[in-house]
Amino acid sequence: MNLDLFDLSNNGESWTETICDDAIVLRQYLASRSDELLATIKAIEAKAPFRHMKTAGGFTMSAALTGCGDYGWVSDRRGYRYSKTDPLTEQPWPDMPEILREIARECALKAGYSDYQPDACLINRYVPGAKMSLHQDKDEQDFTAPIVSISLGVPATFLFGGLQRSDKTIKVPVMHGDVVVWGGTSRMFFHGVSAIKSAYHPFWGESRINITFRVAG
Ligand code: MD3
Ligand code: FE
Repeated sequence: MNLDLFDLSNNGESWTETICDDAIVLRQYLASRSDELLATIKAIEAKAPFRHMKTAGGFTMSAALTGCGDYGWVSDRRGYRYSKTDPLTEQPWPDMPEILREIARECALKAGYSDYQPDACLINRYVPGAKMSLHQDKDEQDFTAPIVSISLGVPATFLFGGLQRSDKTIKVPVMHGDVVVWGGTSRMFFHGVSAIKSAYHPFWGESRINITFRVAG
């Protein structure tokens, strides 16, 4: 691992860190691409607005969600599942833009997964105080495919555990432009996001955006 965490003279380059077996962070990989990513998210949001889903237990999730691709993740009193239709608009989810497909493919390849073709892209938006409780991503059809996760905007702390909810968790700080690829054994690990601290990012204001790619269908 290249420990230049505190070295700001890296000329805008990315470096790779290992979290555990089968999970890597591509640090700062997308740090300079806010313009195109913000425009991409705005275009998706115009067709499929961010909304706060209800959990099966009736709680409202603090992170707002939208998505694109063949499938979107849906949560309501009936439970959690992937759906080809956005329940808010009753339309198919917006197409997955080429720029997102390409980024997902490139990042998966860096982690050793060739020909990654996700069919679901979920976009979470957090404001200060919003969080995501410890959970597993298990509604997808293909667990052999990795999950690629892009962080934009204000920083966050990932909580990353093991296969049991009770397993010890480690904290992984993620900043604007970081990309994490979770595959193999780590694919089913419990994970979450600590409450976002108040901060300001010149491009994204007080919000944090997380984009995850999955093979869901
Ligand atoms: C570890 N999102 O949408 S991404 C989710 O930052 C979700 O919005 C969080 O968890 C967020 O389901 C965390 C990081 C992540 C995603 C998938 C994983 C970590 C993971 C799958 C297995 C292990
Ligand atoms: Fe998750």
